[in-house]
Amino acid sequence: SYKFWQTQPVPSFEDQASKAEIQQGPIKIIDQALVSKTPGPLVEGFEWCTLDLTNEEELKELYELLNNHYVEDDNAMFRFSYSQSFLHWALMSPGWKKEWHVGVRATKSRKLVASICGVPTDIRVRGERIKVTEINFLCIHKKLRSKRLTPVLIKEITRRCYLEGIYQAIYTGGVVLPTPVSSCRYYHRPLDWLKLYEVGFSFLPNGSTKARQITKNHLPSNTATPGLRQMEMKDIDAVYDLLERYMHRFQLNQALTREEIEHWLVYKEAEGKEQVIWSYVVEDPETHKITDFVSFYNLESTVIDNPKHDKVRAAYLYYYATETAFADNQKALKDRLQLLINDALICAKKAKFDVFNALSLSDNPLFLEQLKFGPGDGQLHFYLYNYRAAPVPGGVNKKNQL
Ligand code: YNC
Ligand code: MG
Repeated sequence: SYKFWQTQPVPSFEDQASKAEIQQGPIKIIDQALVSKTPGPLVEGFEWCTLDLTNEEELKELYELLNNHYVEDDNAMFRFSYSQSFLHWALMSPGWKKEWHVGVRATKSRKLVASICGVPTDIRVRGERIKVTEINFLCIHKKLRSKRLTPVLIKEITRRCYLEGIYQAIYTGGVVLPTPVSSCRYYHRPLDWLKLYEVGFSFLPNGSTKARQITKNHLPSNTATPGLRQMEMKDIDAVYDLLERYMHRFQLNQALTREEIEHWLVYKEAEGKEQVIWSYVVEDPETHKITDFVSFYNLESTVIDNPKHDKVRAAYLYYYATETAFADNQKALKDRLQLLINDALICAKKAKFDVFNALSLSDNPLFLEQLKFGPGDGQLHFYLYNYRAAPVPGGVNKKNQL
């Protein structure tokens, strides 16, 4: 019955489903002068904290909370295992604010027991550019579940966003809440089929054999696109220009700055830290123009109870773009994307990933089946806070870290 969510500035299911034309824009106008300068009360024994993620110790505390208590699949077989370098990358992007790294500690033990985080960015919804906080890493210790702490966390980060003059937010989740602006599905492309089978992620289809599944998922050892190479700093302007044009083809997209491109695509981890992002460009061998690019990030999952394996290494398809998209030739676009994304699979395989994940949004339906991605269970829903917009059917080009 959504006791909390029905009090929030989000569209109701009825609104969003109605045939009437939806007036796009903010739901509630916020008077900043009326925003409380102090956090709301927390249950006895707990207190608010602001995490300082530039401090290794505090980054590690968040890492440990998430590694033990964050998102699991429905059968509790796998749990996301974000690395410390991933959290550094995801939460200290251009314009990040310490105040939006919210934690709850047990007063006595000082233990971190809950989190909710945000970073600022701009999105475009059908041409309308809005400043938003991207909310992520809402997590509550397993022992504190079902105590209505979530609404308290959401209200606190909302207050902190309002205080900074940001009145809208974007977030994704596997659960259905009022009301998704868009929904899609995860697809998985096995890179190490046998390992995925051994951890219980992949199944043996009726009438098939292990050997046949391994052969089916085999990839060539070398990439096929002429001019494909690792993206470097010198490519940022070209990638920015290409991605900006490419993104405009989608109804809901992220309006990245040049600085954000640098951060999200050519991020350098601290010495000795795990690599987060892999980015490649295609440089035309003759004109030396950047004609395409593709990227994926590294997000492991813990295998919860398996004698042989404790992690699955997953690569997640991230931003990509191709000049072919502007030629108004669907067949050419499809062929190009199949080539480009297959090369990304090959690169991911070389980097020892076990599986390559992608969502059923943007141009992805043009290559998912062809490249042997299979549908996962469960959906991913996109939400806007305090902003009304007509549903966006599959036309999203928006990163997400789930
Ligand atoms: C969820 N994922 O419906 P109602 S995604 C939002 N996002 O409220 P309690 C959620 N709301 O129905 P529990 C939610 N999951 O009464 C549940 N809710 O209106 C709602 N899991 O609260 C739920 N991380 O504290 C209900 O529930 C109310 O103890 C119940 O805790 C939930 O990061 C949770 O999946 C998810 O740690 C914290 O199960 C806990 O069950 C947990 O009694 C594992 O809560 C980790 C997990 C969620 C990942 C994510 C995006 C979060 C977006 C939050 C919304 C942001 C709004 C914008 C704010 C900024 C505004 C500006 C400007
Ligand atoms: Mg709770």
